[in-house]
Amino acid sequence: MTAFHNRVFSGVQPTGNLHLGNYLGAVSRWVPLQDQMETIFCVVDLHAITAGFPDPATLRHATREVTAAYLAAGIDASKSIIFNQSQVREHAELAWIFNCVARMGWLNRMTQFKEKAGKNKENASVGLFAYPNLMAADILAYRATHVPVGDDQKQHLELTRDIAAKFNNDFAASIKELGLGVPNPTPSPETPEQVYFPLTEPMIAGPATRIMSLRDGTKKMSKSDPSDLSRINLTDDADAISKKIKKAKTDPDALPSETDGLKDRPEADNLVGIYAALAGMTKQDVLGEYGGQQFSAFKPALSDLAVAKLSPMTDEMRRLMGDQAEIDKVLKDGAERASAIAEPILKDVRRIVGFLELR
Ligand code: AQP
Repeated sequence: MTAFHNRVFSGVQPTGNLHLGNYLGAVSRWVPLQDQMETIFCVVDLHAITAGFPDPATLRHATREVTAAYLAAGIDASKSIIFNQSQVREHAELAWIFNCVARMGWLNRMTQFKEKAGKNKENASVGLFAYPNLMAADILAYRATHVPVGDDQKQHLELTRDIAAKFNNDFAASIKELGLGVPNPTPSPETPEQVYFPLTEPMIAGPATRIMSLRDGTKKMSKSDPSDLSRINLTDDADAISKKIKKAKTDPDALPSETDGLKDRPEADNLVGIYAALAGMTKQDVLGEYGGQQFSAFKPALSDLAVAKLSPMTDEMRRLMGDQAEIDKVLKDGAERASAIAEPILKDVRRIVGFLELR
């Protein structure tokens, strides 16, 4: 190999219904990438057990539902690899090696762990703490070069780069001796000439990198928020979508005509961002149309747009969920194709680290 092969990896946890944030921040942005690079999309079920084991039947259902959402959103199983993480053993194996590469201090800085563990840190699972190492393994088991995600994953992607860089440095001699490296695309006096893992590029862009809760514009829209009114689920029907947008928290002022006027107005900023992302416009374009209008006029327009965009997807998800065999076939085929990439990479990694292989 003379250079890293451009390859996209991303995933969503099957921890509940997918919401508008997952769709706009991640899945919808994956669709055009399918025609630009090799794409791998994973349903990350090993991550779904880090905050407590869900009921097994619920986990199986959610795994199929996330797969149905991928397909309904336009991920094409003939172009992309779609699979569930637990079926490719290399993720867990590489995560263990990365547990020994990453430093406690690095993980102690992860804000998502602090938020999810809350005050009861001592009672959080070790898996929740080591979650970012598994995420690094998910990406690097494919030597993926690009990862499209929402803004909340930025810190985890920086950690992935740190892990890749430390592995490349620590094992520079072994990588060179075995002839398994790629010329370092960003050479410097401190880094080796040959590296094994790429420093993955985060792809975080557009008007919807962080969709906020409909009830509180300072909190991220999230599957685990106890209030269902805080999010639009991809399984919501038109009535539910309209009701949630109608009840969405706002301030009493009219919409501004310039994006500067959205500063310090988190709820207004969020609704304008959602409109922009759904319509494929910029926030400034949306304000060009709605600036000066009250939320009583803007909310019905947003509601109509959301229903028009999401309903066909919801219908397709429902159809797919009625055909479990079709979903399982996609996942099985995807797992085989994913394994075919990850197995030789882990074989290399075992050799680089020095594990004695006798078969
Ligand atoms: N609110 C959001 N706005 C934009 N993007 C978002 N993502 C999540 N929430 C938003 C992006 O969706 C992808 C999958 O996320 P995940 O399911 O793996 O985990 P998460 O980020 O922890 O999502 P949730 O909804 O908050 O789940 P819970 O409540 O289970 O923790 C990622 O690309 C993420 O950036």
